[in-house]
Amino acid sequence: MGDRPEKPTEAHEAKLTELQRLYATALLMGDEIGAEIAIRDAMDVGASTAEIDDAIIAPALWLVGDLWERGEITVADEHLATEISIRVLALQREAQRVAHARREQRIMLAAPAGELHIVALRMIGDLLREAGYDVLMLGADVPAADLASAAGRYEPDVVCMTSTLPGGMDRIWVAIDEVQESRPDAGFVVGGRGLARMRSEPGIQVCQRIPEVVEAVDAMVKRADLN
Ligand code: B12
Repeated sequence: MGDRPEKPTEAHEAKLTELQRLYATALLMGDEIGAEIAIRDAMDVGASTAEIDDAIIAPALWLVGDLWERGEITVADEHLATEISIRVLALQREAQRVAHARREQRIMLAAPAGELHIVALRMIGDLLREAGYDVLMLGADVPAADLASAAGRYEPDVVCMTSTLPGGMDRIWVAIDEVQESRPDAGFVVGGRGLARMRSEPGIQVCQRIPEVVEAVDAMVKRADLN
C-alpha cells in the first residue's frame, strides 16, 4: 500500500477511474460488499490512502449528493451510501494498521544445507513482502551455523524454511536447534515435500501450501507478542 512510483501512470489513473465508477455503482445499489471489493482492489493496485479517499470515495459521494439534490435518489439512499463509506473507511484504516504492524516484523527465509529447491521459498517471500513484512531472503543451501549467525545478527521474528529432498526433516531440525541458540525468541514456519512426516508444535508451524504462509507467520508473531 502506498509504495508506488512517485508519478502515477496513465494505466494507474485509468484503473482508479474504473474503480471509482464501480464504487459509486455499489453505493447507489446499497451494495456494501461491492464497495469493499472496489476499495480492496484499489489497495491491491497500490493506491495510496489519499488516492482512495480523493479519487474514489469522495467523487462517489459527490455524485450521490448531486443525485439527491436533483431528487433522483432519496435521503435514505444518501444516508446508506454515507454509512457504507464510513464502514469502508474503517476497513481501509484497519488494513493499513495491519500492514504497518507487519513492517515492524522481520522474517528470514532460507533453505537448509544441501537444499537447492527454492521456488516455493521465493513465492513465500513475495507473499510476505506483499503483506507488509520486512523480508530477508537468504536463499538456497544455507548451513545451519550460518543461518544461526545471521539470525543472531538480523534478529528475525520468524524464520521460514523449505525442504524438498528426502531427509529434509533432519536438516530442518538441525537448523532450528542452531537458530534457537542464537535467537531463542524466533518462531519457525516450515514447509515442503521433504517434511511430510513433520508435525507442528508450539513455536514451529508446518505448512502444506504457499497461501498458508501469511496466516502462519501472523499467528507466530502474535504468539511471540503474548509471551
Ligand atoms: C526445479 C527443480 C529442481 C531445480 C531447483 C531450482 C531452484 N532454484 O529451485 C534443480 C535443477 C536445482 C533441481 C535439482 C535436483 N532435484 Co529437483 N526438481 C525441480 C522440480 C522440477 C520443481 C520444484 C519446484 O520448484 N516446484 C514448485 C514449488 C512451488 O512447489 P514445491 O517446491 O513442491 O512446494 C510446494 C509445497 O511443498 C509448499 N512448500 C514448499 N516449501 C514451503 C515452505 C513454506 C514455509 C510453506 C508455507 C509452503 C511450502 O508450497 C508449494 C505448493 O504450495 C521438481 C518436480 C516436482 N514434482 O516438484 C523436482 C524434484 C523436487 N527434484 C528432484 C530431485 C531428485 C532433484 C535432484 C536430486 C536431481 C539430481 N539428481 O541432481 C537435485 C537435488 C538438488 C538439491 N541438492 O536440492 C525430485 C525430488 C524427489 C524426491 N522427493 O526425492 C523431484 C520431485 C523431481 C522428481 N519427480 O524426481 N531440481
